[in-house]
Amino acid sequence: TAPNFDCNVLNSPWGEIQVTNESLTDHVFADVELWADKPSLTCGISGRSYDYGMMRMMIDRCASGLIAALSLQPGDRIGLILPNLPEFAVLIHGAMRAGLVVTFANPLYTADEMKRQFSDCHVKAIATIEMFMPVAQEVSKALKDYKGTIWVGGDDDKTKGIFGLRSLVMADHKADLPTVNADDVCLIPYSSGTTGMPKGVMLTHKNLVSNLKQVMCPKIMKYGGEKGQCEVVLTVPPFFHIYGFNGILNYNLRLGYHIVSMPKFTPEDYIKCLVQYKPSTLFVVPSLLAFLGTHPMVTKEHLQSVETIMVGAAPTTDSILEKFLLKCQKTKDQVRLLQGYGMTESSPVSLMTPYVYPHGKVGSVGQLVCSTQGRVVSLTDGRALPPHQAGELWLRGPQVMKGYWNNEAATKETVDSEGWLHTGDVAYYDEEHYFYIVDRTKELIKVKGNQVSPTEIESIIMEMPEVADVAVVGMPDHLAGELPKAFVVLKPRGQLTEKQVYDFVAQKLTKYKHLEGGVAFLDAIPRNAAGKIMRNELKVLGKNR
Ligand code: AYL
Repeated sequence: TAPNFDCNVLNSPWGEIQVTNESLTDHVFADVELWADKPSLTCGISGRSYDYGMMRMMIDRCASGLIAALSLQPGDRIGLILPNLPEFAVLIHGAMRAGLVVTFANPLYTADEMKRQFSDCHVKAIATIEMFMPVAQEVSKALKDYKGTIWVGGDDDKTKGIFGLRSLVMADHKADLPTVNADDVCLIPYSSGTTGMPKGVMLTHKNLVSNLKQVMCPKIMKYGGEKGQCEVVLTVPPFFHIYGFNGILNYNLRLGYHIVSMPKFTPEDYIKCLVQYKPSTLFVVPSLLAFLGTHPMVTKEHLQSVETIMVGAAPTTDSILEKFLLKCQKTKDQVRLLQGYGMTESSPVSLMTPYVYPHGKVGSVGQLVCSTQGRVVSLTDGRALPPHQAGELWLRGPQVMKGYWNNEAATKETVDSEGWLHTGDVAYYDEEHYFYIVDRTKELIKVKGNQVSPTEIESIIMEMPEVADVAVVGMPDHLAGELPKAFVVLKPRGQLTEKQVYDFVAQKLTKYKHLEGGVAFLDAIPRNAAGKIMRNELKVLGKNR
């Protein structure tokens, strides 16, 4: 019989949200008067903190300054090279309030990595701190029509085109702030999607606001809907990733919570923050949860105040969860371990465990968030599958990106004409519509929650004159999740050691992309008839070499 594509389409059990025309900044600070004198964002290391009223004022002044002093126009792109500091929120919302489009980079990227991203989306201004000024200056030289650098924590040096954030805000420029259209793109984070090099993901105000509403449902998060409580949230995942930015920063600012964040993770500082701020909620990635459960310095007293832990961005194993519960000696009712699943391309959250969910669903990433549809599609015949059969997960909802920046072909491959986002993840669901992620068909490697594109590493290794062919795959690792491993084919007279390949990559790419999974030499890379690398075969091979 012909496959019926209409059956086995699942809807969210939590109903619908109203999609509105607010800008992201207006939505995030909609209730700011209610908690104007409460702390918004505190740096867990320096203690520097702004209350909500101050934060909101700085954002508007920053927006005016960007227009008046740097002559930036609505639609221009601005690049952020900033760790998790309170000023991150000032700059990103200031830029969005000014109608600019933000792209953010990991500050630990090499200049090459940043140049590729910032020139790809034509960045016209960069904001950074002293530590990353040299790299920002180098990157800015590669950018056309560059308007200037905003220096967080520094002073003006107009001869060099440098604008100190403090004086930009203090000057209180009076610029007409544009009316923001909710369908405009405001953020372009980078993701490699299902294949190839990192690409700009175009997210609109509507995408990001919708996703905040989609998870702010009382059954999903304990506090969803109960705004302005004195919740203290401790968080490490970077704001320069969509999970950190929308899932953590905007989500908690919307609710008036006190966010304590760290620009750099060390066990000592993290424990100090647990003791000093007594957070009720922790936002983590699996490797951080593993740290809490296994590190000898962490005691159950440190975790006394913690009631909720939100974990996402990569698969979490049962053993990580169990070790954590053992460490804090609490029951699953005393500390809620919530999981979320998502992608940069979906703003990011699409699946979430409810706050109170039946035990026995360990390992599930939850149910479809509000206004989201899902289907699991057979890898062999494209049918939408019934419960307990694994296939590719497709998602549809208002949080799905507008498309990839300047890349229609990749957009068409990822979001089909009916609006379904093809995730490249292999999943199944049970009778109660809880989803489980079991594998990936896409090439993506996840190292401690960070995206690593095999294509990017492969293209670097191919620059070595001795190399004839190469393939990079992710090898399982109990702490990092996965680690990249390279299989290299040398040219007939080419000679290289494993260390030479490792070092070459290490020079050009940031640390989490280094070949910690190893380097192995092969006579040939296994490819299928179409020339596609057979990555699963390499993963099996990788275990034995
Ligand atoms: P990107 N379990 C397994 N794999 C996951 C999970 C999870 N809970 N979350 C993300 N992934 C993988 O764009 C999956 O392969 O966004 C997915 O396609 O960097 C890919 O990571 C997307 O990687 C949250 C917290 C979503 C985090 C996120 C993840 C954003 C990561 C919702 O509440």
